[in-house]
Amino acid sequence: MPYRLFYADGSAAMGVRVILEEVGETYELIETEIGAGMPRAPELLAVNPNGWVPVLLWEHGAIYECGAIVTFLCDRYPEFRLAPAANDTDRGVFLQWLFFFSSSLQTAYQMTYHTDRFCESTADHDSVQHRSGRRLHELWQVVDNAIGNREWMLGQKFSAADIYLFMLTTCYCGSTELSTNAVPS
Ligand SMILES: N[C@@H](CCC(=O)N[C@@H](CS)C(=O)NCC(=O)O)C(=O)O
Repeated sequence: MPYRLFYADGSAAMGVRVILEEVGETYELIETEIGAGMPRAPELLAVNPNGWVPVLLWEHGAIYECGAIVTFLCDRYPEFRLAPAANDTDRGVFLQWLFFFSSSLQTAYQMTYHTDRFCESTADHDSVQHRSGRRLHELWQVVDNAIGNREWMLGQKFSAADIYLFMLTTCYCGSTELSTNAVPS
């Protein structure tokens, strides 16, 4: 059975799509709506109660969370060397970036694009949104400092962490504005 991917243009699902392309697997995109305030498709909610993309369907069920899907695919196709193997000295740092991207940066993007979710009342909205912009700036600075003069996140070695980073720097999570616009200079 080919993979099926819950997908929205400009979303985090693009990173998973790139990996499916890299490993040359056939897949079907299930285009879905993720805009703020828009209802989520029941088919999406059935496999991810959070209503987020990506969700990857494969012959044994559904997987959500970018970091999990990326690790799953890299480990499933080790011949493409998209991730350090479990006993490789770079494995820990590879996982560190995936978890950091997912838990810190993507959460800050959700605060920016789905601000209401983080507010008790509408009076909090502007304050939370402003703080999320500054938070993005702080978090991107951490990534920027870590990269320094390196070519890739792991130094000389290209990996799926770079694909994930490419996705994060270009996705806009269903908003009509590019994500870079959310980061104050
Ligand atoms: N932690 C999740 C975050 C995924 C996420 O934020 N996806 C965005 C698209 S870039 C989304 O579906 N947003 C819709 C929403 O938050 O309701 C992951 O790593 O998969």
